[in-house]
Amino acid sequence: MSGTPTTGPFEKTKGWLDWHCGPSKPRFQVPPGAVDAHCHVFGPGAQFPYAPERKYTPCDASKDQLFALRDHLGFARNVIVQATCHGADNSALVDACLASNGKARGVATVRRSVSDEELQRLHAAGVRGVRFNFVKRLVDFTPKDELMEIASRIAKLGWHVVIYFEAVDLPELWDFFTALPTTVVVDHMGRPDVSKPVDGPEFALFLKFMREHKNVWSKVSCPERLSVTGPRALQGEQGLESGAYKDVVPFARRIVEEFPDRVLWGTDWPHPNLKDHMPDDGLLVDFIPQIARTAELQRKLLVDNPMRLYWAD
Ligand code: 0GY
Repeated sequence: MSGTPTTGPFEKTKGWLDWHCGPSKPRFQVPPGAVDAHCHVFGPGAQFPYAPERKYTPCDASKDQLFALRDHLGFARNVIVQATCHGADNSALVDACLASNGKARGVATVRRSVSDEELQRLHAAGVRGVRFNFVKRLVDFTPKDELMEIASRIAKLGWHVVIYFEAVDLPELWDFFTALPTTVVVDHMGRPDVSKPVDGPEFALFLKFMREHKNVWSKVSCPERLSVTGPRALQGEQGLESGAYKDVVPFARRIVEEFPDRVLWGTDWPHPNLKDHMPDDGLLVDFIPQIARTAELQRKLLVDNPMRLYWAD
């Protein structure tokens, strides 16, 4: 198969889009100490096998490739989020954190059966949160009492919970989310349908969720995943001036401006499960000043907030 390989006894999911191997240099210079607070490592499969229960098989995306991207884009640190293709085996994530010289922290996936010793080992490696995933195409159902039990155990370590869900599911998940005893970080703004109005009831519910619950944070990430009308951030074709993913801008901007101390940003490299294009990560960075329009908002989004949450110690 051409493109970026999947090593080990694995075959990439049909139609898989590989991460961009030659991203442009961003024109937007991120502030010193900036954190890419949502990214993943995949395998390499030969070293860190993909989980039997996975819903997709990606191309490999190693820690060295992630760290090279970090340097290329001008970031100082990464927060690596356990991807569902590795299930609850956090080995690749832990390996990356340990190899990062303190420049990477992690968000793990654990099951109810996880031991206290394992949680301690994850903490020592740099893990500061667990991820609960409610996106049905990515994971099988986990009972909420199991998740709540995990949340109360990791709360004692000072960790937080990252939640990933679709906007239409927020009403049903509301009671569970608002009962979580930790800081709660929402992936990708709760996946709003950006073809609906930014002032409409669906996004209003998300804003209310953040407004009424001061422990809730949001990643203002993944315009490439949420955009419906584009244009796309593709090398040589689109850039800052042409307004890549401009249909997502009003949603992200609204969150950044109302909750400047509770927002994070990440590349989402290596961009699992994209269906129609793979963004140029350099141009994705150029999206940031459209949603955080002042130097102060940019510093909070990229430095102060992630440092407070992940490097408080
Ligand atoms: C993301 C988004 C996706 C996948 C995962 O863990 C994962 O497999 O998070 C997705 O397919 O929407 O944040 O990487």
